[in-house]
Amino acid sequence: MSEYVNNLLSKVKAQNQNEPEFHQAVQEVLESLEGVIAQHPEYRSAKILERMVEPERVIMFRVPWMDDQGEIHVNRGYRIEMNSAIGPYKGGLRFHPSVTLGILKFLAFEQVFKNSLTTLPMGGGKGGSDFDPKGKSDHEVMRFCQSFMTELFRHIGPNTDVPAGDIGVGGREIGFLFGQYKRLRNEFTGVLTGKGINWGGSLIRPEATGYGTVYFAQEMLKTRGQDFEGKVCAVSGFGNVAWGAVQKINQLGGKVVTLSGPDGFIYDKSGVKGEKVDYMLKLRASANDRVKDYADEFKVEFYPGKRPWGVKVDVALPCATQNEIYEEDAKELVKNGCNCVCEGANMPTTIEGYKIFTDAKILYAPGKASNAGGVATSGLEMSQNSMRLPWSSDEVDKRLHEIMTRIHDTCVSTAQRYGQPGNYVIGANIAGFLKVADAMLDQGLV
Ligand code: NDP
Ligand code: 2IT
Repeated sequence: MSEYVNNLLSKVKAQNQNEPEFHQAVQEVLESLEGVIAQHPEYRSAKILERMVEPERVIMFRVPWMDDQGEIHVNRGYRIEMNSAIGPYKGGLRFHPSVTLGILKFLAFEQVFKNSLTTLPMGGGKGGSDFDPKGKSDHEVMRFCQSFMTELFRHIGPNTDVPAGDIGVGGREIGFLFGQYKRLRNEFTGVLTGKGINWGGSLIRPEATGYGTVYFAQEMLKTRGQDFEGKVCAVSGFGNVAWGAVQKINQLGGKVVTLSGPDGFIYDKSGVKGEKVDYMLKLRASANDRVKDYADEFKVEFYPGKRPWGVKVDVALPCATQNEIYEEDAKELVKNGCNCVCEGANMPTTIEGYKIFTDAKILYAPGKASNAGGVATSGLEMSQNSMRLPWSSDEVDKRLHEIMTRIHDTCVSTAQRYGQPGNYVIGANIAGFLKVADAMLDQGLV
């Protein structure tokens, strides 16, 4: 690591204490930008990196709400407006008890590069709350969402900041949030994405992140003359992203043998397909936090407290959450012959883990490239809202597919140009960075 990058990283750590995930995301990006910074002194003298690691704005607020028994609860709400150089802030909202400022800052930071890669005009942001949707009634979720939006509405807008879903925020929550925004502003606009189909949503948005991840993996496999036909795949998580990925893998002739949750993983030798894919939606909607129910329902093996990376597979798609593939998991995957790891989740692999993959020269894609299909389709939803014209699912899927192929090719050509052929981390970080950095130079000191 150069002295410049090392000093900057130390400063980020000192100024953002107790935010390990943010440090991790920044370290991964800074390390991979060394080559560009050396070649372009203008970025260094304009302090582009120093500006990029500092959010443009951080909003933190109290979210009081009442449960069905009349008891009052107080949660914390956040919106990180990270970078608006290439478009309005754009990124999801996460409702999960593990949410902290540092986790949302890491996600907002990643989002800046991801959104740049989509080629659509979107800046980066992220938000959420430590609210735990588990075990809450629909009415409780509604009251929470209404209270959350009662503060957030003054900071967002279709040309300012456009939130969407993430862990714990799906169609139901977006509906409650949108309703409250509309009521407070008296405006029907595309201020959120992931909306219902009858009120401004885009077809394919629910499937988009998972589909996009598989399209990306398909392109990676192609570079080695392979495809999904007959490939055995490990998927983690059982939520929105995992669900879309499983469907697309099945369509392409692959077989998914694992799903996971906070309680452990299931091993389904015959493949997660047909009614079992629909059952994933039930699991997600139950908010029980358990994947064991799948094993009970379909009489397959369940491994409590374990992650699925010890299973012998050809392709691994981590789709649950950050830091779920550690160094030892990465070694296990490589040892068992897995030759493609494509991230559906954000930063599911630790830095030590991804170095195992790159050293072993297997295909490895970082989430900011491979899971960009979700936000890209959010961008397409924004376009449809602006035109006031919806597209067919074939039209959206075709555009999604093209965008994912283009991101893939950009990663490959950028990695090649910077002397690291086949390194998707280098390709994604540099390509995502250049567009934002140049826009920041153009716009002066802001
Ligand atoms: P969902 O809420 O639909 O599902 C999340 C899944 O991950 C659930 O199975 C969830 O179980 C599980 N999970 C959450 N925390 C943990 C944990 N600590 N250990 C193990 N499993 C856990 O979220 P999404 O599918 O939308 O999001 C999954 C990942 O994909 C996240 O990293 C998200 O940032 C990323 N992503 C999402 C996009 C989107 O459009 N939705 C776009 C791009 C990336 P439970 O909730 O029961 O704990
Ligand atoms: O991490 C992500 O890219 C998302 N959760 C989707 C964000 C969006 O604005 O659609």
